[in-house]
Amino acid sequence: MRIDVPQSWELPAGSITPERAYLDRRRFIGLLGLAGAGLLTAAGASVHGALARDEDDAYAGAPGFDLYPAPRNARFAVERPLTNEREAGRYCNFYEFTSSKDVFRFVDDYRPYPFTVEVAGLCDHPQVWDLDALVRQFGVEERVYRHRCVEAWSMVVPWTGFEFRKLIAASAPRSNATHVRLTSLLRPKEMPGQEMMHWYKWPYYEGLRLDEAMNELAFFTTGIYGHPLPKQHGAPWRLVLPWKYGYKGPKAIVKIEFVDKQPRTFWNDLHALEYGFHSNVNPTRPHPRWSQASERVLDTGERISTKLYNGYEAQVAALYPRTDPE
Ligand SMILES: Nc1nc2c(c(=O)[nH]1)N[C@H]1C(S)=C(S)[C@@H](COP(=O)(O)O)O[C@H]1N2
Ligand SMILES: [Mo]
Repeated sequence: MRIDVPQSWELPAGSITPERAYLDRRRFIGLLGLAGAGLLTAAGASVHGALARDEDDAYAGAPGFDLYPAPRNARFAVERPLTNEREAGRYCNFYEFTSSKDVFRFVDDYRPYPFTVEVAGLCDHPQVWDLDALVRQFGVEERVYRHRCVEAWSMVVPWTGFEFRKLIAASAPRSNATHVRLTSLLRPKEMPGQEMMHWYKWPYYEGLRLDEAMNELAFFTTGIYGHPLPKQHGAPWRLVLPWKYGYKGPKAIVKIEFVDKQPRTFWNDLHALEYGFHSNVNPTRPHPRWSQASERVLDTGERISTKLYNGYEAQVAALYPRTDPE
């Protein structure tokens, strides 16, 4: 760990990136062992604004809290610039809270820590894990991934987490397990969207083939931009599958089951024609209501061409030897 940190957070804001400033501020607070971190928030607030003001308090108790920032794995670099953290944090999808993008305004009552996750179904080691213990067992790294929402917006963000396949190996699935089913948190008292939007089939549920879940890109994440996940990004953890549309990666997962057939999924049950099971990013397959040929980049507003498998063809094409069914 570097110890020349106090100087760098004192640099004029324009000379370093906001992410850098944020990490340095966190390291500095950590170094001093400050309980009253609020004394220092003025420095961060100028670059991060309202979202970050009470982050240090909000993240106390997050799984693997002291493991941040995690070392970045350079194998997953993306050629495009990182999306501005504040913009990414103000344009989210998390229907448990609201169907609008300003999820961050609806999360105050949500208490994501402590958190347990049940691994069950066709495996030799079913277990109820404390999420903090799980994260410590597998360790964390940082990866920069592209993210492409089915609504045709995209971003590039640094996630902190561990590979899905580590958890699969620890669970020892049986030979008849072909798929995994994932279930998100049901807590209507803390999640106003679940309370108000009764036409959805809560809790959110998703599924993958087991070989897709075993791919090295499939990443369970507990953090983003070098700190634990803010609530609107899916605290305390969520799945990230960068070659698929964003909705295939559920947030706030409470259950993972090994099953022997293709699981039903939340969006497919609502609109089967619009949201297929595989949902791989594919610029040549339009959504029934819009083209998927291009995407709007969050923050800059730029329009860029969408890539097959969101640019991850080299890693995942072998999973789909025939033309993708959806
Ligand atoms: N539980 C749950 N997970 C979810 C969603 C949701 O509404 N609920 N939205 C999905 C969609 S459509 C996308 S694009 C991503 C958005 O992640 P972000 O808001 O952190 O950018 O989360 C996905 N995971
Ligand atoms: Mo999405």
